[in-house]
Amino acid sequence: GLPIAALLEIGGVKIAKDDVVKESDPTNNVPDSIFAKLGMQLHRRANHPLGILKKTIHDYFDTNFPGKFEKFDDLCPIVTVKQNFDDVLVPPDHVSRSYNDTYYVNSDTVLRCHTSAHQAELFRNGHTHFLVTGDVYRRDSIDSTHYPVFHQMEGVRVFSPEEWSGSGMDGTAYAAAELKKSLEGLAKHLFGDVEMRWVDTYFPFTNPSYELEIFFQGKWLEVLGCGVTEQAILRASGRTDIVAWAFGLGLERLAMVLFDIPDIRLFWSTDERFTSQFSEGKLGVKFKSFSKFPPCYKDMSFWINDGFTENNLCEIVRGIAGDLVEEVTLIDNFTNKKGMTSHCYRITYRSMERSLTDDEINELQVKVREDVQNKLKVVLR
Ligand code: FA5
Ligand code: MG
Repeated sequence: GLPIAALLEIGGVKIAKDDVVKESDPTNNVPDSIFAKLGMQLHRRANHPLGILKKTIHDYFDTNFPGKFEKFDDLCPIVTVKQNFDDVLVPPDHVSRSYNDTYYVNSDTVLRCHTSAHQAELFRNGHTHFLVTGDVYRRDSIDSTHYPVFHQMEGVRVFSPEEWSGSGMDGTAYAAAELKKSLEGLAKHLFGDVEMRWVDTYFPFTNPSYELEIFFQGKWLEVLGCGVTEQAILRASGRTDIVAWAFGLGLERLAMVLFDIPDIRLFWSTDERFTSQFSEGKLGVKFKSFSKFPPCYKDMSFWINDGFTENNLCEIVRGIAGDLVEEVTLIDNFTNKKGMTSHCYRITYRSMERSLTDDEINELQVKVREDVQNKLKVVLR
């Protein structure tokens, strides 16, 4: 691949590679492969599906709320633990704070895992209607709808008491109703008719909270989370008389449905057969797959230990195989009489751009096995 720039500038912040990737520092877990994505800002490319989608969503809010929504799409993805978690009321013991789920630059600095990391500061600075788009980072599993870097758009709208006082509802019920109306309108604007459903859920920063799911490729796909902002967040910004709704939508997930993009890795493709199919303002165009090369499956079994996690395994596989890995799935799991637990994982290798040779895949798999054994300290079977 291309050499990785050692110095980046994002949203006016200068970022040196040596400050973000520190293999010897136990409070840092950012690998090279993730650093390489920083500053790419796919959502700011007018002819990229994510840029086209962002623009379409902006247009929807501009049409329905003329002049109201401010847009931010260049806020630096390196944020404090306070911004990413504390300011949005994520409890101290929440799993999302773990090194297994989040990329830490050091113990007080992370690669944001959601665009909600910017909410509190924007409230504090007096913003009342805003859309924040950005790249977000998560240690996660590997399949066609999950990638360790993806893009979210956060939307927030504040209401003052005079807006709901005549409605017969309290502020929370009013904001919840407005939220669902706005997002159903957005779904209609993007998809016309599509099968969708609301699912009740939990977020630390909203109450009530919902997810919207869309029926895609035979399954329900979660495309966004949303809800009515917790009063404690607003109070911390010095506002006590208002309510707000907020949403965070997954741009890749929406774009996959919209453009019929079958695999999330494709968003990173520089293959002209992919990039040439999209252009600014063209929303309804369905992606024509240019290849479906045969997959290659490799199974590996090992005895796990206490510290073993699937995310750690996936990071190793991604680090070695990059976008040649399509999926990592647990296919067998048992515990023997001595209490030792064995996992068998199936790794699916497939390029979206070309045929892979047996030699090439075998070489990758040998490296994966070595690294899994050495870094995860598991015993291969
Ligand atoms: C959040 O990130 C919340 N911050 C959203 C929110 C904002 C709720 C404001 C309430 C108010 P969640 O972790 O569910 O929630 O992610 C939001 C969306 O991001 C998901 O619905 C999905 O569309 C997308 N997403 C999550 N993980 C991945 C991934 N690994 N790859 C691609 N898209 C993902
Ligand atoms: Mg979710």
